[in-house]
Amino acid sequence: MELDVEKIREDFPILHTKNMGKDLVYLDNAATSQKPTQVIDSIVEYYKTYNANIHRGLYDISVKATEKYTHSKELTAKYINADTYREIIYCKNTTEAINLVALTWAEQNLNDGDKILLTQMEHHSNIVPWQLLAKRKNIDVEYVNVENGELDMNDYKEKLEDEPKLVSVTHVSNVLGSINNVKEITRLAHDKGAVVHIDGAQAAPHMKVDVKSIGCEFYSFSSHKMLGPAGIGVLYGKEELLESIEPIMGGGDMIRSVDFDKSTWNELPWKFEAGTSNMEGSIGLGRAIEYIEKIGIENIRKHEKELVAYALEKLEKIDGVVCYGPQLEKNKGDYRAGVISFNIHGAHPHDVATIFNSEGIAIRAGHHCAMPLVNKVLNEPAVARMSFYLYNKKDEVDKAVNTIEKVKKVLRIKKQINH
Ligand code: 7TS
Repeated sequence: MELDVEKIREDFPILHTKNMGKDLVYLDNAATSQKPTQVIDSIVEYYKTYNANIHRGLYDISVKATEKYTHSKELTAKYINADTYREIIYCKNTTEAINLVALTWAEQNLNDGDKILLTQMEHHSNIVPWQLLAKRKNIDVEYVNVENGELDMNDYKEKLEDEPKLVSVTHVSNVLGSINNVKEITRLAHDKGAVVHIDGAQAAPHMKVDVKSIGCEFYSFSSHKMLGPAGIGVLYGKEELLESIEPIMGGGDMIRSVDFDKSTWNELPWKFEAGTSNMEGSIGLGRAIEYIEKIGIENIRKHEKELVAYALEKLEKIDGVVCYGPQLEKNKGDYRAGVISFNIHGAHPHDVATIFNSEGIAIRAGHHCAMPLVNKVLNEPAVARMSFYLYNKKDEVDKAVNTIEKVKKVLRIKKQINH
């Protein structure tokens, strides 16, 4: 179904504000998404009418807050087709979710000399926790090569021959937009006995995620990139694995009993959620999922696919513009999400982003927390990036494309002045 983008935009107050005196064109959705009124109101309603701590109260508003928290987990479980909300752990964000896997399952199951396999297209949050673990445990971290904006699956198969204990791969690259075949990646890893974690930060907001069909043991993502509030993220873990792991953080809520010399743990998922939870975050995330499901994640994906094909077609025709990631002809398939990193020959991406800002357009420039990919694989100090979501429209792409001409003009003028 075609999205009614104008109607959707009515739900997002920020899209009706100005940036530098011009209509805001928000093309930095890979960094964080905007929030619809429905999500904002759900949080305000919580604070105004049933603010209370969860799992504690015998009074109505605490019972209601607890029910809403649990309902949010049920919605999240259903959203990614997990078996039960017992498999859904709420944490701060994707970063914390990945660190939680490193500090619990990996810490308790990996030993000196073991290997972890990552890829060259990972965000820092799927590199650094493993490097920290590698320091503590003398573990080798290897990286699958990236070729022409995609994972080199032959290299992956070769590196699997070293029998890593863990494979941790991004579902969608936040720089290249490449969509990895995580089902095949997981199948191949399992054939070699590895446990699989998928970083879904850039996938869960934009496409159907089915953790059962993928088959991975762990999957992580952030609420703030999928119309929900910041400060809440999700770690999905297979129930039997989560049951087998000791918690890393102790405190209230995660215990069944505490005595002076020992304690026992609460059932899943509470065992991993010590202390007072992010109640308003969970309510906002639950509302965001309902919002996405009403529109239909497949419809959102189709809309973004059209936008990215439209943008790439225009960008690739502009002299001096290079776009990174899977090639345009491949975009007809399911290879690329709504992310386009690009550079304009002779222009620093920070200058590009500044000139875009002067036109009201928000894009990101830099290493995008993927320094190894940007610096070593793309061989660039930085790249500019536009990234789309359900509320973006073709005339915003046109504005961005036209601004590239302005960048070229402004920088040429600058050069003339300098000489
Ligand atoms: N993994 C991927 C693939 C990401 O793109 C990001 C954030 C993260 C993990 C971390 O998410 P967080 O919610 O824990 O911060 N990516 C970006 C980005 O591309 N621009 O800003 C944040």
